[in-house]
Amino acid sequence: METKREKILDTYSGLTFKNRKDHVVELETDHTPQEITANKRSVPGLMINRGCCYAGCKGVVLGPIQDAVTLEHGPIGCGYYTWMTRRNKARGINGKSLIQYSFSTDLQETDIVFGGVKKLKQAVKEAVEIFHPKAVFICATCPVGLIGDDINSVAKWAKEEFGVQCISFSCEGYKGVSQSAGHHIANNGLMKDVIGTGTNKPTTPFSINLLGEYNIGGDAFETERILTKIGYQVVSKFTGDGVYDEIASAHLANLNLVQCHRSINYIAEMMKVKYGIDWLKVNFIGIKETIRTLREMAAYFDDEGLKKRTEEVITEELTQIQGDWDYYKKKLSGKKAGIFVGGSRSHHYMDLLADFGVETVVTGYEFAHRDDYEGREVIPDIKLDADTKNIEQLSPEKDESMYRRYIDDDTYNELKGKIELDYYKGMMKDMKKGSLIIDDYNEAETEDALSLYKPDIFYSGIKDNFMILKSGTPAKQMHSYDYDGPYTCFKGAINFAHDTFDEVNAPAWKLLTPPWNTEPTLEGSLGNSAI
Ligand code: CFM
Ligand code: HCA
Repeated sequence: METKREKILDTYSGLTFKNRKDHVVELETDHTPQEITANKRSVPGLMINRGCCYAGCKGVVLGPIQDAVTLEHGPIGCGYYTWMTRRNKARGINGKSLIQYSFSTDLQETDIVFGGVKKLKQAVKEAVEIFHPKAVFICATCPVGLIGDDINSVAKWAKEEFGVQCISFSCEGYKGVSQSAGHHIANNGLMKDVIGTGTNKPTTPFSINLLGEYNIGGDAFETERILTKIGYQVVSKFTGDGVYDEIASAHLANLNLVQCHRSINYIAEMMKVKYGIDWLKVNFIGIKETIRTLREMAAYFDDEGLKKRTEEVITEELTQIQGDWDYYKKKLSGKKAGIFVGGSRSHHYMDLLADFGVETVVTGYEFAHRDDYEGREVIPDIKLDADTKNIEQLSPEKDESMYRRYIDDDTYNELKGKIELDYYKGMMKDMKKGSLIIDDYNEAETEDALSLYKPDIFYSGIKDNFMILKSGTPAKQMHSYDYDGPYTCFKGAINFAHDTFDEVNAPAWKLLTPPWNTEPTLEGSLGNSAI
């Protein structure tokens, strides 16, 4: 009998089939990874959900830093697209946050012909004079790379002229195959020119950096509330609610917490080599995952007082939500979900859904790499292609003056097998036999997955959201959370369950009939026979 995976792939002919077949995996065994092809060029013509390198660098990693001007050098559309659509929030410093502004050089056709450097210099000057930022990040868009504007020398000039930190990022949209390349470029820039330059020394040994947390819908606020309540000092956040000087001082913390593995693992790895700081793969999305994370952090710091406080806070928070947790578990248990987002989030939300008895039957990432699916142990087997080699690979060395280890080698080795230290297991190990995983999913595959798996709810992106809603399937947009959040830790999990419950039970769904209930999904003929 044809498997569901084969049914999805059957739509394709020749070369497209050959390309897509290795991006679609149906798990043959519970909790056992299978090889998947990822981080490759998309097939032209397929309606995919990915964004570009510039979006990953400017929009995702650098954009949320609230006291820096992130200046888009390019046409206004690229500036507009990355302007607050992501709902990354910031507290503001003395009532001021620059993230509500969109800074752009607004390149026109004449600039493309005659060059845009003059305009860029003027834009930097205006931004510095009007906003007095801590730094200016110049981010290149596609045309800038094509016409060859020298953004590096403009950054150098601005530093000398205004005495302000100015860093250029060659993150032209076409570099790499997706946002992922932009994450890497932004990580490199922060590592080279920012981290290690600050002097905010933490006042407690329980000092951490929160890496890969972008504060969508206020997620970081809730996580920070819990961490502070336990007694941790959050030295810096990368980069939701991010502050330049704090990021510059990140090397002074004792542990890096990695929430979104995909977008920030480069910094975590490089800081380990250069400064000796270990990283822990955490997940504050999901009640059980938050508890696991807090206990693993306490195990790392190995302090009796901290362990006791961790358990107290867990009990306190659980007591407050237990009634709601039981209620929503009863209401949602047994439901099936589909989740497709860009990177790490698909895995994180699978864990949160499991807290409420909801199984994720079909999922995938837009642009994650094999390690996000299969676990970091596959990294040595990943062959780097030309698209990846095009992105600078930094090889930092041990900084003799700043390198320090918080725990000794014996403790490290003992902890290594027990907690997710310097390691990420990937999503597949949390999935059951028969689950479908699609890499760089497209509209046709999403439609097929909907009709084959009939999820009760689908967590989607912006572009595919409406197509899913029109199919009569409740859908929630998981990039910006629509208008909701925070979804982190204990209270956030209840917010999420509440919103999911509302979505699934909205009366609107009863008024819609999915097309595949009344008409065949495929019609046509092959040779002389109808299909
Ligand atoms: Fe990390 Fe993100 Fe994600 Fe991501 Fe993104 Fe995002 Fe995302 Mo949209 S950093 S990989 S590049 S968790 S913007 S906050 S929601 S695709 S799953
Ligand atoms: C981005 C940002 C995005 C877009 C979401 C989408 C976000 O990658 O440029 O298009 O579905 O979270 O806002 O991922």
